[in-house]
Amino acid sequence: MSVTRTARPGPVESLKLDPDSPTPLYLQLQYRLRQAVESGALRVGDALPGERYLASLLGVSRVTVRRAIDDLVVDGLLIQKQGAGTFVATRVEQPLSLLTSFSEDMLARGLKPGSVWLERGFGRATPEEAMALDLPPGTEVVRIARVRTADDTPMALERATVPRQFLADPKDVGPSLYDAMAAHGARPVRALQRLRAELIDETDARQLHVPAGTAILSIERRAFRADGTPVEFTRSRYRGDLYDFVTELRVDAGPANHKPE
Ligand code: 16G
Repeated sequence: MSVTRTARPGPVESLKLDPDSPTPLYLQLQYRLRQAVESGALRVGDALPGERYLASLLGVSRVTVRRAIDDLVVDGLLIQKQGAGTFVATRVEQPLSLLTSFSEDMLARGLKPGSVWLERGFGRATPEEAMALDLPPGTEVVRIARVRTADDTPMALERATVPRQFLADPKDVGPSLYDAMAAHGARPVRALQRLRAELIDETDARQLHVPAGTAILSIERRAFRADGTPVEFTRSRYRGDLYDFVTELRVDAGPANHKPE
């Protein structure tokens, strides 16, 4: 793609979109901007170039740029300030509120993500999977199970179920499930998570290299596409001794907190 550069090369200038990919350009741009923020290439408070510049830089329409940015503003990753432009929002300091993949989380910490495959195949949705994914019971689904590693240390066990329409072949999944789903235009943009403490059983303990009965953090994620369709149901078991989930809490700045005494 030939572009005229009007500013010094930076993280935005190195964004690359693939016009031949089945993933719509605005979703690709969202994904690339997210990656730039999560990897630290774009930092909290950084200003994004204007819509016109981005559009000509990437060879896409301004509508595409606007759509990508608007969604990221809604997600809280970017913030728009009247008359000043678009900036990376401080929300990136809340990892639990960002929908990221394991690979992205580890890379952001400077660790090498990896997987040990336990299962990769097709199955028929169980009643629980069918409920979580809003499918008729028995629908064909893709199931993958992996031990997730960081710098070769087991961190978590993940068992994911994805409706087959969003991931035709489990063999399409390489190092990252979300990258494979993105290639099918089905990377989730919103998720609901349920977290609880559990004591790990013997089989899972062996996979995670911890004694049976160790306390772990069990997380269920139901993830959705922008149109609200559920695309992923994943059960993860994270080693409590190695993994911290951090949330930032703020006081509600609404009127209820400013009532005169
Ligand atoms: C995270 C998600 C998991 C998702 C995976 C994709 C949690 C609790 N779970 O581990 O639902 O399937 O990322 O990661 O955060 P990948 O793209 O690296 O395979």
